Amino acid sequence: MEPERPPLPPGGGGFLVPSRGIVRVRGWPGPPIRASCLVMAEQHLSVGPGGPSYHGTTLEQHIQLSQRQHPEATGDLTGLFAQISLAAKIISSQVSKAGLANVLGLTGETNVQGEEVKKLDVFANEVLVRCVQQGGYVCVMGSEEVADPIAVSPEYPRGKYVLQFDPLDGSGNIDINASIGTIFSIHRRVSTGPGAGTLADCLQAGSRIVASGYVIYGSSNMFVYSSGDGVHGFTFDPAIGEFFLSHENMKIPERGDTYSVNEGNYHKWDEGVQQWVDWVKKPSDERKAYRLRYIGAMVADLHRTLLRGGIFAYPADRKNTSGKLRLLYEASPFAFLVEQAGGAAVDGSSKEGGRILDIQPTELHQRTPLYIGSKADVADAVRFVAPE
Ligand code: FDP
Repeated sequence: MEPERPPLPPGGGGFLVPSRGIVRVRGWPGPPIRASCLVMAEQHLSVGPGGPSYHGTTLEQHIQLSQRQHPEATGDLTGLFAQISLAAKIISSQVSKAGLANVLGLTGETNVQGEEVKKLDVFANEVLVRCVQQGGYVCVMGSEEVADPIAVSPEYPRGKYVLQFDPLDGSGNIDINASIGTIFSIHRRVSTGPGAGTLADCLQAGSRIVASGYVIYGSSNMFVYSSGDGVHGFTFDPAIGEFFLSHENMKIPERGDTYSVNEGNYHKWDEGVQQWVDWVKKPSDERKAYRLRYIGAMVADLHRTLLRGGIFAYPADRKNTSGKLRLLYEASPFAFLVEQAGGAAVDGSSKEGGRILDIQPTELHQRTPLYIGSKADVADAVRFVAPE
């Protein structure tokens, strides 16, 4: 038989009184709570007479709050984020058990980029398309995995936003259990009429991005986004199934101490790029040698760069004459985030840098060279790599 619970004190009340590893909650009718549980819980959980209740800001609450600052906002962006975060949770659950769920390995097909398609790439793409189109907030989508714009199926309403994404970036890392991620950007529709969006909706410069973000599936999973009002990071609590604000207003240091580039391509680079890398890793009287960090998954390399500073680069080379990374699905979304965090992102095409967000795309799967990170580190790279 359940022991009889003590009556609640008048007016509720309930606060924590820790003693010898046990936390007694005044007014809490249940059994004592272990203090160790509370260390974690304190972040977003408090226990009151009515039982546990959650505090701390969730991703959706954060977006709602920022939308309230804009009286003209309709709530559609909040709705779209809810669909993206739902897709991220589904993808992350599959990624975390990938070795068990028979989703590792290749499908046997090649994608529009001529790369071998992984089963998880296909899964992640499907999940995003399905979750997002059901929400009714977009008129068209663009995916790194799909050759043409993805029209929203006629059975769903067409919204005013355009979503472009790389469903699973760094997929070379899937089978070895290293960090991977999802990258996305959101633009407003430019085409008119009630029908599905068009290619013109997708081919918009990064300077017109309304919001962008990424989800990193790593030792913990995080959702990082900006809607033009700083960059905010949310950590996933799997026990609750929510992303909670953990990194508010992320700022990239003015200068870092690491460079991140696939140096195996050295023999294919122009002299300027080679000279930059030679310089950056060589100590002198004025400066220390930079440390090399390269995971080979852009989301993971840029997550570290955002937090710690430094530079990530994927230059053009003799094989990839326009670089390897996709403007719409990788470079622009990250350029928006990094600029919002106080950093810089350029293609190195001129002494001014060649701002990524100013590039007007002409093709859906256009590639671009990329130098991105701390402002001072990007400026140093430009001195070497930009043509005379
Ligand atoms: P992946 O091909 O594994 O999906 O553009 C995709 C990307 O990874 C980036 O995430 C990563 O930064 C880069 O390519 C790695 O390319 P290299 O293997 O050529 O270094």
